[in-house]
Amino acid sequence: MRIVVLTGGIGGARFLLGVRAYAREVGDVEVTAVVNVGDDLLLHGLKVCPDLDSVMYTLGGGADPERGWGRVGETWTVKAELAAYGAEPTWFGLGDKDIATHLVRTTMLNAGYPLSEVTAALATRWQPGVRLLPATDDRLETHVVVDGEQGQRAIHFQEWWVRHRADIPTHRFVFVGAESAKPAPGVLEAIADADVVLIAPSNPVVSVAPVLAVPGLRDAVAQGPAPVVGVSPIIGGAPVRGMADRCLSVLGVECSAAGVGRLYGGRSEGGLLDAWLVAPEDEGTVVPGTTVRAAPLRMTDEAATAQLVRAALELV
Ligand code: GDP
Ligand code: FO1
Ligand code: CA
Repeated sequence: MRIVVLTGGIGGARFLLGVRAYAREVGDVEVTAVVNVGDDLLLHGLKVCPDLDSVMYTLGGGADPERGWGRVGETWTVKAELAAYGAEPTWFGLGDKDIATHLVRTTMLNAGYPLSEVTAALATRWQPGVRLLPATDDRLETHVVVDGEQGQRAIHFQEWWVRHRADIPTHRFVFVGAESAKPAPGVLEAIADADVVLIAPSNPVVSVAPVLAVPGLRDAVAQGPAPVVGVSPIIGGAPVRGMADRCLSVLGVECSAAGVGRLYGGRSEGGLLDAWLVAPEDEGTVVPGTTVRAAPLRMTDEAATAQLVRAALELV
């Protein structure tokens, strides 16, 4: 069996722990994660890929479980030294261990390797047990159009998310470079060969949407042979963590399992979903053209998450 998961960082990474546990339990299951790169940034000359790293560290057992991003047992000497120089930005910090990842990645990228190959090389250390593919090897960066002193201006997603905590007047999201981006090698093939495509309970606006914005990728899912099951990141009208509510409000979409389900849309109505898994609190959710089921959606541990994955797969 072949499973493809469209994913962002922390929520997607936790979900993938459950997918991997399910795969190990039943055996002969290949899992491919197609990961958002819209959060990526160049910082102090280093290429940082937060969602790819969250997934790689989490599946590799090296993630910080409290923060969700970066390395467990991290130290911050470089960050403090940069601050002593007054180096900007001061609102975004790289940990010492994490920096090693960015150094290897940046060196390989500068040597001409595409991000997909660099990711595979980094994964040989972490052995995530899942094939990790960036949605694209091309530059695709999420920018956010906000109110500036002289009218509107666009800032990088990280400045909006980390510096402003998504809490400034916001007009829209722009996926810079999306028009000319190509799916990374293996992405379209994985979707075409999949037995099921799962949309992780990731942020629909700034994690899953930039994946789907890669030309050809959304159509490959919507028109591909594999059934598509989404898992709601919203439980009882609120994100489990993070600021998806603020992202959804920019789009004028209600922060609810129904709002996100309708944003993806039923496949028979021109959307993506054959089925939509919601939490028991959201039983009764209706998404036109989609089978909606309720199951416990809190990814408290790997066993609970594997059970959630089973519930998702039972829908198709
Ligand atoms: P990010 O890229 O690091 O922001 O992570 P993702 O986009 O992959 O996931 C963020 C989303 O995960 C948030 O909107 C959360 O609501 C959702 N999430 C986190 N934990 C859980 C959980 O236990 N259950 C569900 N259903 N969603 C969760
Ligand atoms: N999030 C923060 O809130 N503050 C940080 O200083 C920060 C640094 C950071 C470094 C590397 C990395 O991979 C992620 C980092 N994050 C940080 C998390 C990240 O900005 C966001 O949570 C995600 O991009 C949203 O998915
Ligand atoms: Ca993200």
